[in-house]
Amino acid sequence: MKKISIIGVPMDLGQTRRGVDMGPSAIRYAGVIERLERLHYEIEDLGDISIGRAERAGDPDVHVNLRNLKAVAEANEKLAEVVDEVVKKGHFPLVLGGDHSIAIGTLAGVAKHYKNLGVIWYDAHGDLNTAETSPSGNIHGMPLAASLGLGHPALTNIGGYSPKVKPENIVLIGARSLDEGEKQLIKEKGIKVYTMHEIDRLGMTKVMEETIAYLKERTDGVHLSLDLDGLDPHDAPGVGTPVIGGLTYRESHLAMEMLAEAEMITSAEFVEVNPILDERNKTASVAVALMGSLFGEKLV
Ligand code: 6HN
Ligand code: MN
Ligand code: MN
Ligand code: MN
Repeated sequence: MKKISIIGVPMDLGQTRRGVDMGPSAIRYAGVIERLERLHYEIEDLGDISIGRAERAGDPDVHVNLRNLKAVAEANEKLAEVVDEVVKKGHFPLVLGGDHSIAIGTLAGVAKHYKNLGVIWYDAHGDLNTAETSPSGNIHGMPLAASLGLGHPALTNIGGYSPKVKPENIVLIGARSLDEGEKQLIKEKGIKVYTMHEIDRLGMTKVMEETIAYLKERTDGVHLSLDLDGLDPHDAPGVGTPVIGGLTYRESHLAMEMLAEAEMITSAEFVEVNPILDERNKTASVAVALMGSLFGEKLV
């Protein structure tokens, strides 16, 4: 059985709400290590990546509509190196966020080890913006675009190469808040998307069957990038950009179980847990429960 290496990334500079930097500790507190050890995995906790500081007016390196670019890029370079080492030694990288900007570094560390890395983007959002299309300037809305090679070079060239992933190897699940530029990009690149509309119509079972079949035939590894705001705010209230009408805990739990059965996930990250906005660490606990299912927890 593969060993799991846990990497915390207390990043909150990819957006503007404080508190998401405490995500990794909330997830550890919710018992991630014990939960996975119960499944007989050997766990190595590598601790947290260090994060720089927010930019200030007058700093030399500020960029239009790319808040905290320098610190976000630096942390992602570090994360990419750590994840690369983890994959090299044959461990499963499990990254705990932190805001979603950290997916840039995770993917940079993982993608070079595969010819055709698949990515499941479980999220209310597309995270397909660039500085040109972003309504907010927040880099957590840009990591999937950056991994496709779109956006500022400081983000697209993390790890020294670009792109990390091909559009046809991506599946978005749970989308229900896409900006105009993101919608255009999805059409232009032919990215596969299961919005809430398709999930309502088909049901999660069918959505996951199709996703698994689609990625099985074209990829040699699959990264799961799970943004807790993919879930409905009722089940995951502790997130910075909640969107009503999301996936339930049960649907998400089923999705993780089906991925476990398919034995296809080779790396994962759970992001956007914000304990300050949470209710008694509920969102971190949901994250840990989903990790349990992803790693093969059974009811009987
Ligand atoms: N996330 N599309 C919005 C933006 O500002 O670009 C929201 C992004 C949310 C990002 O939840 O990881
Ligand atoms: Mn520049
Ligand atoms: Mn999101
Ligand atoms: Mn996201």
